[in-house]
Amino acid sequence: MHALIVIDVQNDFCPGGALAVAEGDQIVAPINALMDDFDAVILTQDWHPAGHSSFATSHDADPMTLIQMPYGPQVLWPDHCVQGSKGAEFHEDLNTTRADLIVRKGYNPAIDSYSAFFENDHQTPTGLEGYLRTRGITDLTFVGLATDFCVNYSAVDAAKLGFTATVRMDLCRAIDFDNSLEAAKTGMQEVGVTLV
Ligand code: VGL
Ligand code: ZN
Repeated sequence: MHALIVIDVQNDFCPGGALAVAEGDQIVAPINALMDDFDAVILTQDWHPAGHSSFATSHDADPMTLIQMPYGPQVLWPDHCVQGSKGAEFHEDLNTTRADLIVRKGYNPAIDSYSAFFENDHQTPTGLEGYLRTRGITDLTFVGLATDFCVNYSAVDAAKLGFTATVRMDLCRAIDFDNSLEAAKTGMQEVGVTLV
């Protein structure tokens, strides 16, 4: 069983959004076209409470700076994907009808969650692993936003958990901040993620 995992194709990560990823909207139509090739389609949705600890505004700091959190270094982001906001909604053209499951993440006020599997403490599960295993899903293809953060963390965790993980790089777009894209590619390859 092979699932397509569509990471965070939300308004705030698309042009005009609060944490816009260049060309983030250009992957929507080809992702929709890919859905029929898979046994299951799963969407993730970044879903932060207002005042989330990953927001620069919560620390009186500048966006795109680093702080130390109890679980390690954390990039401070502009406020984005606030629960119930327009920015947190999926891009209006994304085919959400085909999704079997929508995984929300980042709802814990004290911990960010880039990965679809674990919060950034690398311990607190989202429940996705159990869902996949109980459905007999072994192979995962990742697409979406952003290549160097949520796609990267999700694919790395998938490979570490023993899933066969592939990232369609042509159907992802990156924030690419501070060499994060190159670091992500290396990190994914090191744990056995296939980049195509
Ligand atoms: C993401 C930064 C903060 C992502 C989410 O979806 O890659 N990046 N929250
Ligand atoms: Zn976020």
